[in-house]
Amino acid sequence: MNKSKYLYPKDYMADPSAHVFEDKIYIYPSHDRESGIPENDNGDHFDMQDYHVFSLEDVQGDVVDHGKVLDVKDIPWAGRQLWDSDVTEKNGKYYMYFSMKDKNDVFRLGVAVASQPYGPFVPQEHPIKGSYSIDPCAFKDATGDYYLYFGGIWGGQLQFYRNNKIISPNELPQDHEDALSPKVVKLSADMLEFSEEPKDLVILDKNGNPLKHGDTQKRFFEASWMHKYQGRYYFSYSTGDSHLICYAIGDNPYGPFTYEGVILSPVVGWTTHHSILEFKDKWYLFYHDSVPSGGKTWLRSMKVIELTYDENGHIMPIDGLSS
Ligand code: FUB
Repeated sequence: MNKSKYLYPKDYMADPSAHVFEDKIYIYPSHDRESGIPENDNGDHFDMQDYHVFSLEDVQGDVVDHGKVLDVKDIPWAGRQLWDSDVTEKNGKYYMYFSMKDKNDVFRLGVAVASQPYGPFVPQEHPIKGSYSIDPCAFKDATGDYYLYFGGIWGGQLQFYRNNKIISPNELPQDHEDALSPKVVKLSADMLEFSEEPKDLVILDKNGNPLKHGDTQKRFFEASWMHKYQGRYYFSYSTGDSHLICYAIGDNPYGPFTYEGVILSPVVGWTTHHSILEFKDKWYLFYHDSVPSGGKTWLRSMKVIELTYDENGHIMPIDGLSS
């Protein structure tokens, strides 16, 4: 499969988080819609209100829409904007972690629980204590520990925080200063809270120095994803305003990670967001672009393409426009 395939042409779905549960591929995307809200750097035009779940028996097979599994109206602490989510399984229960603004317009991370991978998901009364920003990625390590990776700049509000506290004035670093880091945190045994203070996931350059904020082709912006390949930890992410999906490799879930390269060059549309999955001995990149909506960046369509590695474990880059 060296050409990408649109997964669900009937509706706009973005930020696809893909996992294998019960021998099938399940996809947890954001559900884009036309809200009429003008585009701005705050991302107000991404005004999503619910989530659907999709499953596939095989990458080339039919995509089943399991319908609406969570609605903003059913979340007690809801303000607005259901952004990226992810799901993991523990002891037969499925935990959805999602980004949403609370009633004060502050992004927090929430949890909703289901007995089946296709939901419906029942939200907790409150957001996760101490959570902030967007784009949770849930990762189960071989040790049985579960981690959440999160964070996103500008509309995702990560620049408002340092050391997990709101700062004032809430400014971005200078170009020569260290880049803002995504966060990593171990989840509690019941999967509903953080078990510790979130830590910075530091991405280093080849000389062992943290990437700088001005290094826009490499530094983190949003869209965290973690996977393991041949025993090493691969952290991948979007560079936001330079529109790349990049990756960095580490030897434990907390890092540090060393920048390795680009996975996906810019696609049509401002945002780029992905997940990486192994299924039946092949690897796949799930992502989105705005080609079917004629370039409307808030109306994105989810896609999949095969991902390959070279003999040293480097990911072979994919062209976002021609693939
Ligand atoms: O879908 C809303 C936001 O756009 C996501 O949370 C970001 O990663 C970007 O894809």
